[in-house]
Amino acid sequence: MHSTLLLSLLLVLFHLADATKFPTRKPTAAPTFLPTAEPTTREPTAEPTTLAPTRKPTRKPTAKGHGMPLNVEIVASGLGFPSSFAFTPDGRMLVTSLAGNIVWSVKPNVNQTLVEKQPFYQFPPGTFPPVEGAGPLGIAVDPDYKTTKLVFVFLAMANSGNTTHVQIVSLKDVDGAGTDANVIFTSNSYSNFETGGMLKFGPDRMLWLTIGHQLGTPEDLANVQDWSSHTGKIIRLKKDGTPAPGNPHPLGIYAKGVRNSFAGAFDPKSKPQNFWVGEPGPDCNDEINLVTKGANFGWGIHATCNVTKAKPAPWNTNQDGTKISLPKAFFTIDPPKWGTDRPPTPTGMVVCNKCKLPTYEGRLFVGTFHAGRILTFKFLGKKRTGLAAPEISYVNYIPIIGVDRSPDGAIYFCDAAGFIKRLVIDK
Ligand SMILES: [Ca+2]
Repeated sequence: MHSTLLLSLLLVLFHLADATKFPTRKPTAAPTFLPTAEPTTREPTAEPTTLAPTRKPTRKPTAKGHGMPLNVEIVASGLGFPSSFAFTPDGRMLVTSLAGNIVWSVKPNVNQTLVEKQPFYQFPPGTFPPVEGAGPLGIAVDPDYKTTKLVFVFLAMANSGNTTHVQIVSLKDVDGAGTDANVIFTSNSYSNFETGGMLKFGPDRMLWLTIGHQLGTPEDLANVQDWSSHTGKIIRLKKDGTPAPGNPHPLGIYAKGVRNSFAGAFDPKSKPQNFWVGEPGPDCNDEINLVTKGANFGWGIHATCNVTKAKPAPWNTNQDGTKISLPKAFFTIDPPKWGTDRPPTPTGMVVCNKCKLPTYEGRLFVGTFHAGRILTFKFLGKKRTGLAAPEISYVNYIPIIGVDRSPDGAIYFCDAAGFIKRLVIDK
């Protein structure tokens, strides 16, 4: 009996020790996530889940709001730690989750009591390193999905030691399951973590992604300003992973000086469509940036949270390189306002375009990680290139991660408690 117990303990300790070890493989030029990864063979098993309360109490907006009070309907639960989601044209949601490194397929409930949830794709064990921020972080559905059935996933990957790089993998949807995993892009830089993770198709039908500063050594940080490195960049690719035509720089690079961005939104009410990204700062400035071709968003080795007369916020975190594009909005620490002693940290964003929230039509919705706020901004100017001060339009308390709209315009978000919620007018 004792020897069995001892053996069990030893096994547990062995596994614990093993789990904390980083892979020791040497760096290789070849991606470590190969298309040979076995596609999931699990049969789709529609697993209806009964949801308890369909509405959660909300606090009325605390800022001087001009929008009607918002509430939520819970449309899915039990998704672990969802990092992003995207809709297929048939109304399913594909949700990446860091808990288990899985992509879920979810059919949002229609009667508020039932939701269908099944695995879409399970990344094989060992695909990702045991480091913070590694895993599937973003997902985008091909605008030609009806014919191609392709979806694309942003992966913060293992390379070797405690380093990560970024890969984009395509998956083919066959009868509700992801198959034919195919790596279409591998970043040329490696580092530690904070790899970003935004992945969207633009109105130009190109794949847009953000790769963060991959915080590691000073050399990694210096790469953020280097046009030949994928670190700290906004990248624009064709669906086959090669650089999109019309980029200002090689290697798919569209803009530089990005810190660690998860949030991105095209504005369908502007022509041509403006592209906005949210950028969590260090322990000071968060940013909302308007993306322009070849822009430098100013992040780099000189960034500091110290404020001086010469370098007030947001200049203190925007002082690398030349021709710096300053944020259109930024947030410093303001505990009474944000309900946290950290900046709010934008993690998801979308523009309300027929989102069924009448007084919010045309506004930018931003979800925040800390204190879980939905902030809404009115755009300023004919070209909608400016932002008014935000209103706190909904308080979720739980950190919000992804925000997006369904094909019918409704706005959804996912949170760190594994829920997906739809925003509605509070009645
Ligand atoms: Ca910046």
